[in-house]
Amino acid sequence: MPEHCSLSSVTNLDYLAPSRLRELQWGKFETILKHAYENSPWYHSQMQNLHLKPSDIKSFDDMCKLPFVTKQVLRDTYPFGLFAVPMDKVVRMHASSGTTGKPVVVAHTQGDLAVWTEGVERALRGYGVTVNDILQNAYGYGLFTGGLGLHDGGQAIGLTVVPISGGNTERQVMLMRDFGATVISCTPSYFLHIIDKATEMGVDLRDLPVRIGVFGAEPWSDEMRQKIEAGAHIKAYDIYGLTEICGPGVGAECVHQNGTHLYEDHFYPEIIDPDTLEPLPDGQIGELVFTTLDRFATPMIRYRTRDLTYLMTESCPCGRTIRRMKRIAARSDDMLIIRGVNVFPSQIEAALLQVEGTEPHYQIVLTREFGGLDEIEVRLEVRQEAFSDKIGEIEAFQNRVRHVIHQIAGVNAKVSLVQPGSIPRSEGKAKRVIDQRVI
Ligand code: DLL
Repeated sequence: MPEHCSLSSVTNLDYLAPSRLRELQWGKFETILKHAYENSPWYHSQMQNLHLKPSDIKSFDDMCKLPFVTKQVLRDTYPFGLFAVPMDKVVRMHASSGTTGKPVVVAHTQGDLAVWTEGVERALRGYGVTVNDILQNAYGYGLFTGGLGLHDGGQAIGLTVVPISGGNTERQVMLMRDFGATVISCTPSYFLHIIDKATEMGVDLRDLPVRIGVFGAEPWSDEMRQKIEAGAHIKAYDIYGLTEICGPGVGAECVHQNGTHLYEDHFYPEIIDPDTLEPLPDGQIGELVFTTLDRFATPMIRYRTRDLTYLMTESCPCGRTIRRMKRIAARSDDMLIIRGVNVFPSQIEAALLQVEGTEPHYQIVLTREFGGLDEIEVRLEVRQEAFSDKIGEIEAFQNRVRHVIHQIAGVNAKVSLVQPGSIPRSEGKAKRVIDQRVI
């Protein structure tokens, strides 16, 4: 075990013998499956329909008999239909984008929060973060799990958290300099923006004490990593997670920066073929599916993440026995991540159709210059009669559309009105999204 990890008992879990890990996972799984069956009407009815009882699942090989949970299930059971504990046991709720207007809701008991916090703590300790660090946490606080997730994990170590949240980039640079932050957490694209802003302000991040970056919530490439590491003289590490499973801290890179270790003792991973839904062996690319082994408020049994990756077969030089996945680069659905916000094209469509005068012909154009922030433009056809030649009216209409998009999808879009018939019609699937981002 590396020297910097010997400080904490939680990191010991990273080094369990594989047979011990299996035993631990199975014991937890039996408990959580029974809990979900007995306390969540959704799981109960699904299993009943398949004539399954928890005792019919005798090993992890039998898991494929169990149905999958999808975002659609969370949507259909909105808001609390998947809860498996009474509300007086729920101490916090988080939410993320659903496929249209309604978010998906995930609940946490006190114990669930402890599991989540432990994941973030393990991630941070794995990067070499200690009690002596100052963490500037620029993930958004609120229903998004980034802010509070990193906050709690940092506090569990006992370091100093600066809960600045996202945005106000000049202030980010000023406080990073004035408080001497040694660790920064935010989306990788936002950190590139912070580097640019600092340069504009005459601050060279390479001269500051910041030494570690905790980056996730969106795909990022090794080229981005190199640019970040060179631009701020830090080590840039991946942290992975999703709201449905808890938030950040489902897995994280170690100092070798080659694959994201998954905290398998809490989150049991499977890779499936997204078309046939059959399990795939380690080493083959498919969709990542998780079962939460010890989360009780909203247990997820076989949750389809839609993230595409593979489980790496070789062991890691760090000595951790928990497996690594290749960093996530793509999804098997059409969810877009725009400045860290998850957006489904169907949300934009739902928004557009709420505004009088719009046509269902639109295109979403995404751009990001290398190192810049994502920009989203919605090009929209409007009815001939709605096409006013008064600039004030056009602007008011654009503002209305922008407002509804923000309300439903949570992003600030540029809205461009185009002449009826000018968006190319398709004979098959309409091409709604033009993603020109350089990642
Ligand atoms: O993004 C949780 C998080 C916060 C992770 C802060 C890391 C840091 P959601 O908003 O529910 O939760 O989005 C989850 O984001 O299914 C992936 O598609 C993507 N994602 C998250 N982390 C990474 C990563 C948070 N490290 C969705 N690399 C996931 C690539 C990521 N994609």
